[in-house]
Amino acid sequence: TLKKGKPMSILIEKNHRVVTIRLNRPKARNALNTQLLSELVSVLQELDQSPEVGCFIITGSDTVFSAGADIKEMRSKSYHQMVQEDYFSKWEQFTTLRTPKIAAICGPALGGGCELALMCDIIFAAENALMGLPEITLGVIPGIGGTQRLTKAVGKAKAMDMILTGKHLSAFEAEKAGLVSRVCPTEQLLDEAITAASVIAGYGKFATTSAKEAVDQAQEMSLKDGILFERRIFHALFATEDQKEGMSAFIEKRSPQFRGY
Ligand code: CO8
Repeated sequence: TLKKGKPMSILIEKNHRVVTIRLNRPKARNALNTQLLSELVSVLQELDQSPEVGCFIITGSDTVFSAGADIKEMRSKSYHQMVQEDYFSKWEQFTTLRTPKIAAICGPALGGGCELALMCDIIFAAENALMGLPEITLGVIPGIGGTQRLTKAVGKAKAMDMILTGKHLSAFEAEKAGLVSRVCPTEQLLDEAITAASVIAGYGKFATTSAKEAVDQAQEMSLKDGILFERRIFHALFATEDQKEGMSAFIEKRSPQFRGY
């Protein structure tokens, strides 16, 4: 169902229940323009619905994840145009996808590229990764959630430092700051991401999407409301066949066969 034969700024590969999306504008260092955004969102929204897809990986090339929003596309826009187009508001649709998403970063993930990673559920970084929000150097500020998501991810001290100075973090600094969960040798990064994505995709989709929803609520709710939300979802999972299967398989000492409902 994916549009074939059209030049795409993304490449899509399906590996059992894992879909890898590779940003593919090498000459522009995978800068995020309107076309890429719209292709990415429409492909992901379609696949998000599929019970056959259990996890997404968003990646770039071995040398660059993404140089951020397309500066050449933005340079001449007026304030009026930005507001009228509600420029880049479509990124909101990326955040409403329910299937878990892993960002696998080699090389720079800057500006909107870093913000794209921050909109994923898990971030793996190669040893050559660089993460930063250099928008201040262009006379603007992060505009796809960076001021909010980076602050929630690493705290005010590091976020202010990165956003006001435009300084990048290395992979190890990003791991230490809690921005990425794993750092791997560059040539192993994609395999590591595929292995983790396959593990996630092997569980029941109802359970993984519920777990993701509950963790996401930790950013939005008070502790008391979040814990009630979690408990109600936990209760609700007892309506699924996967709960019966998972618990029976444990007791019967066999591997579970999850169905996603
Ligand atoms: N946009 C457009 N073109 C780009 C971008 C970009 N972000 N980054 C690189 N390019 C282009 C270059 O202009 C160059 O084009 P050309 O061949 O025509 O001269 C080509 O890609 C190669 O670039 P480099 O020679 O610089 O490549 P290097 O491999 O030496 O360096 C870097 C790669 C480190 C990624 C470097 O290109 C770089 O620093 N890029 C800019 C990073 C940056 O400042 N990003 C922030 C962009 S602004 C942003 O993301 C705002 C998000 C919020 C918008 C929301 C609006 C509501």
